[in-house]
Amino acid sequence: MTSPHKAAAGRRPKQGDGSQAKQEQLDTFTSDNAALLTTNQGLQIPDNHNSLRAGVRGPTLLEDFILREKITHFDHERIPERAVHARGSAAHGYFEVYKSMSQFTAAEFLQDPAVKTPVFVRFSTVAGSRGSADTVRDVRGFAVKFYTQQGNYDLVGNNIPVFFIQDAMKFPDLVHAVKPEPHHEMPQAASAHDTFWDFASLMPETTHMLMWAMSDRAIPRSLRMMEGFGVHTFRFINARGESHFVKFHWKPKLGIHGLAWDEAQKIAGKDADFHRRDLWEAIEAGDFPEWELGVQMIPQDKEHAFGFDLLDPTKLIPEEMVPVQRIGRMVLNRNPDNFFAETEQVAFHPGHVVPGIDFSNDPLLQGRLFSYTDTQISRLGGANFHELPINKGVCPFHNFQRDGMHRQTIARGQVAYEPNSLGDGKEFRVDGASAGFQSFPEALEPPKVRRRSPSFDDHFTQARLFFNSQTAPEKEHIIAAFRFELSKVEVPAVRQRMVDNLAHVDEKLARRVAEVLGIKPPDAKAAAGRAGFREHRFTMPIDESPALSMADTGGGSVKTRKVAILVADGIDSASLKVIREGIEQAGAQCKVVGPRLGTIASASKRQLEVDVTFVNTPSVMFDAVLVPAGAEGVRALAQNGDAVHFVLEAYKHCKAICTVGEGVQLLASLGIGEDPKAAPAGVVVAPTPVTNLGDATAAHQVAQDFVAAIAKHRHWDRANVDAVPA
Ligand code: HDE
Repeated sequence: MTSPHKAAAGRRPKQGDGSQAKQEQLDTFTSDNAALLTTNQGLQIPDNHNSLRAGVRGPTLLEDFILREKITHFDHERIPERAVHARGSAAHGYFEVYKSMSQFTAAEFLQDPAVKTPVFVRFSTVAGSRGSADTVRDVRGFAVKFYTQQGNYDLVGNNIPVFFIQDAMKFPDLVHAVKPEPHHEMPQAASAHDTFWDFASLMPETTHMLMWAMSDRAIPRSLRMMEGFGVHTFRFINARGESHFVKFHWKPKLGIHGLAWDEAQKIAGKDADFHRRDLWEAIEAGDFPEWELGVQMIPQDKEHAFGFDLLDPTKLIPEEMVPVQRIGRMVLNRNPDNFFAETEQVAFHPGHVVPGIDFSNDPLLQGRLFSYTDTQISRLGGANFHELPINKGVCPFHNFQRDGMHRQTIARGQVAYEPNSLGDGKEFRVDGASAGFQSFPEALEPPKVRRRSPSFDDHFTQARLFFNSQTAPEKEHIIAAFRFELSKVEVPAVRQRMVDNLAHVDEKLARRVAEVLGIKPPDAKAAAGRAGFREHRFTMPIDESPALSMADTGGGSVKTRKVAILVADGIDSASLKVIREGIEQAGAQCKVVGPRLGTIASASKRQLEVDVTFVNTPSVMFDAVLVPAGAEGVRALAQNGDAVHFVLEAYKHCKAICTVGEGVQLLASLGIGEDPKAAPAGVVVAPTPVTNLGDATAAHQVAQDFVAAIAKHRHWDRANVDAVPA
């Protein structure tokens, strides 16, 4: 039998450009299952089924050190899950810069396009536990560890460019509010409950982030189809010591796409590992996900040119004001060998930087610089977590930090201090002021205060900019999300306070949300009178930023999109062939979905292999549906409730649907008929009679139309969707 490790090794790309450095290092730690079982001391185990006992029917003996070792190890298999971002999925890959960034930063991994820097990337949800579902409404973590020759650089970001709060002092409160309520530990992985909205409504600085969290950004279609952001303003420092402020962006090659909310909730039950599986399978299939690294750079002397404060993490810089320059690309091309050793034990830290990258004074970032080492010490059991294989740098590291729990390095010699004259110590010198990491020598202003800058006071202008920048369907999704979440809030005063705040974003938005909540119409004045509310307004030079919308971001690609082909005995398999070939050539992946596993017999008595069933892989697992022709087959489908539900649900979730010939009958209950011109958005009705599809040109055209409909991702403006039962 092939060992899992050998299978993994078979998938490994071979490159001689540095991208292998981490993999080669990890390989020295990996182990394959061997034929003979031994104890941890290497003693061969005589019998792995029976404990040592006093007579075959007698009690187990304390002497059984083999049993005790096995059970003891098992008892200690778990480590504490991350306090936030507990649920995650990760992959290995590499990063390469397009051209030298030396004008702006001295960071070595951003200089030479020939260098591929190994990376390990972990995506996560924030609120849920390790075993929670992937498709919950939540922010997604997007943490990248670059194993550079100057040390590890961690860009520990999210898929939303702003944050809920402005100061690290509020982070434990925010997290306590969103986590399951402490008295009964409900609800799991959801913000739709009283404590979250109580906190949010009392903290108007959350408003901008709330708009993002209620948008489809918070229910991504795939981890491969979301943006990433460094969120805070950082600094690039070049070799001359000059500083530019910088915001980091990750732009996905496949565009930015979300699920329908009803779909996301159903997926949580049907396949809780939906995103994890999607990432794993894409990489196994060689469809390596890819992002471009983008930067917005602001010269040091333009710090105050924006009206809002660059240090305020609830603000973004619209791309229309400072364009995002794409400076490199990241490819994820290898799944981890072991979830615990890699995905679970990886330890990120925004303070892991390299020369040429520095921090700003963002008070949220400053707090994070403390938190991450601290949390690893309790999560990973001590101060030596940097020695774990996944966390080890690929460049040498030396210092006189010593000992502690689980220490692995065997430091030789007499000396563990600096300066010293007894050791050889050549590599242990600190080399003056010019080498190594240099902090930007920023001048600071007294006095020492525990207070926020008034430039942090505007909490609504960018929330409004975000809302104004959405397409009509995106706005509707935001309204629906607020309605859903607040309808779960049991205390009416919390609902009221929230919609009163929303009135400062957009009066109509607030009114539409309030309408279904059994409360009074929103009252902007009441919000303004409450503690924590700031009236200060800055003006943005733009009213809309199209870059904030997710619409039309796929570039027409259907790569890796999943298409269901519905079948039953008697369908016309010939009517499928050209269309299937067309969509597969364009990069989509088809699965034949039938009433049972095995084969079905087509109208012409050909046996067609069924991949999955209507029940085990329902429509929410697909991006599009193809219903073939064939009177008898379509009749069988129409009589199967699961098959009918499959198509109607796909329609409700605004997915591309293609029907051939009689296949259109599955949409009859929606009043959709055989006239292709009368078909709703994203529904391709192939002409009848079916024999038309014997005409290759007509069939190709159908395939092309279907591909175009799938490439649009979803047809959110489709009519009649609410009328379809969920
Ligand atoms: Fe984190 N965050 N965070 N965070 N964060 C953690 O570190 C924290 C914040 C982010 O895949 C923890 O190792 C504080 C912003 C990601 O392993 C912890 C504050 C952003 C991950 C922690 C923030 C993030 C974490 C929990 C406010 C986006 C997962 C386990 C001052 C820019 C990394 C751990 C992974 C994880 C603290 C705010 C991103 C407790 C105190 C803003 C992607 O240290």
